Amino acid sequence: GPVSAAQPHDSAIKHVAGEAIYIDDIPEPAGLVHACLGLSEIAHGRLVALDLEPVRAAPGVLCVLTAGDIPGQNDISSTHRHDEPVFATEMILHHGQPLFAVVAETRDQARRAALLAKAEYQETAPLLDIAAARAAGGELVTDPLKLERGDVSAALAASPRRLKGSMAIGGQDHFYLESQIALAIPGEDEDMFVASSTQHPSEVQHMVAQVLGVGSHAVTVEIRRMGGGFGGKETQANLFACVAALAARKLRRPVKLRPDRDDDMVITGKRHDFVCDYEIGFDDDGHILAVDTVYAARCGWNADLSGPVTDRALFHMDNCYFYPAVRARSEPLRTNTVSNTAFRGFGGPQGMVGAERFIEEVAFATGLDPLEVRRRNLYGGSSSSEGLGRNVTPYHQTVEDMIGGEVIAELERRCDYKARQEAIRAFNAGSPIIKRGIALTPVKFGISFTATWYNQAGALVHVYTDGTVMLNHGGTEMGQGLHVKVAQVVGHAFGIGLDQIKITATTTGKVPNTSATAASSGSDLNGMAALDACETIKARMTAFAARNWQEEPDAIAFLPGRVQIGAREIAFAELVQAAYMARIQLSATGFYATPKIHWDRKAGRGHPFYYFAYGAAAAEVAIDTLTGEYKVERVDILHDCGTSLNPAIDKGQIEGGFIQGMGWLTTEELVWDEKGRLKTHAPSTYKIPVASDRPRIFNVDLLENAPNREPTIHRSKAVGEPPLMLAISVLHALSDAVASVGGHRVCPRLDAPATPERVLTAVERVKAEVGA
Ligand code: LUZ
Ligand code: MOS
Repeated sequence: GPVSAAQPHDSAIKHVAGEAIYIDDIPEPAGLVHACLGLSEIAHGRLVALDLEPVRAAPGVLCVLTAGDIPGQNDISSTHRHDEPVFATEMILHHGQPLFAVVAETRDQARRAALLAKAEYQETAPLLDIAAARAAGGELVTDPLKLERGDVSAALAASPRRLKGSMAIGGQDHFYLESQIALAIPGEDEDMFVASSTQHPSEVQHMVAQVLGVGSHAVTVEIRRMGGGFGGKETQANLFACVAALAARKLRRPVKLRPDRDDDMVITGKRHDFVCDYEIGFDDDGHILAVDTVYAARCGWNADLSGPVTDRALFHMDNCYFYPAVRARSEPLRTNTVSNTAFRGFGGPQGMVGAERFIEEVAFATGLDPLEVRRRNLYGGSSSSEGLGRNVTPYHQTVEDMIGGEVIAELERRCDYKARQEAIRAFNAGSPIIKRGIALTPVKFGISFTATWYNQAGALVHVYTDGTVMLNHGGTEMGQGLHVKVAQVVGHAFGIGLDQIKITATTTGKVPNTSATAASSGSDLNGMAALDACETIKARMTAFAARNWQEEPDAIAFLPGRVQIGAREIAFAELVQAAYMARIQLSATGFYATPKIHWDRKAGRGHPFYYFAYGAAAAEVAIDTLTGEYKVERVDILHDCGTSLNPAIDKGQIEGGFIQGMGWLTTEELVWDEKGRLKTHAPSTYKIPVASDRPRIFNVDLLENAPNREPTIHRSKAVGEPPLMLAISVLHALSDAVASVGGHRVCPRLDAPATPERVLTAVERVKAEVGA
């Protein structure tokens, strides 16, 4: 059947032929005009005066909008903290903060006009990074989280060995190929239609309604597909949609707002950079006995998703490892920079990078191989008596599905890890300048939104009288293949081919009150909701068929290509036609809410994740110790998708996630100057991975015969985010190569991103420490 099979992405041919319709490709409605945002030129201070006359007088300009033109609220704070205005009024909190919008006949005219504003500021020193925010008292954007299990102070005191350290973990720009964009079309009365490149149409709907001062029922938000989201369109699309709608309402004309790449990068939030401070207690055999850690994050000028992002960092500070005593605290710091936001992994990757640093520290301190230290600290333990009780997380959820150890062992075998490690050590002994390194790291990622109520989804399925099917659900397509997976589920339910199913744009008018397509949950939630709708329709058709052909209901089955009714076989379309004539309803909504999960944030206890997704990667690199430059030579991956809904799509997610994670941990570096201006606001200065950065050898396998132990949709597992963290293997392979210059005696403490500059600095530091 079409489910659990390698089906191509429904839009694959359109993607490569340039025929897929993104928002900027929608035929422009008559009378369309263009908006552009006017941005603050300082990072922190008071807006004393804003002269917009030169903007108004510019050629083609139709109107200028400021906070005073907002009929509803000047507030798009998704946390309801009222800390995110559409337009700044008095206080300016980051460089590039929108002050106004200008609308003109052409996009070029709007962009030129936006630069003509004359703003007067009273500047205050900006707090730009974690160190500065801490030095100024450490104002937080949201409540911090504390996870605690056992008596950490006592466990540290009782540990034979202890060490302290600190790690910097960099941020990341989403660099979606399609930048933010919205097209707003006013309707009758107060109605507004907005095509928005968003992962969260329902939130855009609510924000547009709030800004326009109308009910949500007056606003329809639609998205057929995004050219990438990666978390950058979970909340950050709100601004662009609201400004386009505001202008459309004012002018009663369709308005498009598409910032250019530089403005997009200057305005929108990114992955949070963190500083992780840690103290670890351990023994000479590499067993971790206690971990006490603080994860501080640069959150930017408002809360946005920084609360749940920093929470998820703590939820992954264990990765696959059991800490007998543990305390972890988050420190979500306010800074005068862009408001950092969701990014694939949502804080989890930063938490996990910390966990792998703890392992590495213990390995170098004890002289054990890092992979051996990983193994010795895995959840579960190697024998049942050892395993007893060694499976409780810092948030008091018991890990019931731990397969990390098996995944590591299987990958180790497949990629010939041990022999290659020995060959690399031998190579390094005879190679004074080029040094090779290898590392194998596991991933365990918690699946579910930690905000429990987000774990719900709806769907709408229509069966037409010719037997073709319209499929709609609350999930959004950002290239990840969600729509084809849900279509496979529907095809399997009815026994029909994908060519009989029409995938339609996500719209708030068809399925209401949806959650963001995020947290890797798109297929888990929407696949189940769509199946629920199909089951409702099938139950009605089954009851009809049983009556009509005098059969027992359980003698009726929807099989691939036909419906079995007792001894009779008829085509799906034939049954549909007969049911229609008998006045059977052939349309249904579906709904799903994830079972089992609960979370008490105040107590730091619960069962926030329905299950875990696992994986492991082995990376081999070569560094040039004179320049710090490097190459990723080979990567082997074994990743757990449960029973994959679509192995071809999942493989693409694993490859893409790995490469995106590799970019984050190696070449992607965000730089702000002392005035708080982002210097890396274009691909000329911000280096994402390109085709030539792909590992020369790149073996990606899905774990076989590993159905999800929970009854998820066809026993599959979520795949969007977990593979990003497989790239931590590259950071540790680089570290291994660096460590070789010191005979593997000192921990390189290589921070992220491990740019060539950082690698070179680490090489020199390690050499100095061993006196080489
Ligand atoms: N978004 C969110 C997420 O709102 N809550 C989450 O827990 C989450 N996790 C991953 C990605 N996005
Ligand atoms: Mo996301 S980081 O799942 O939008």
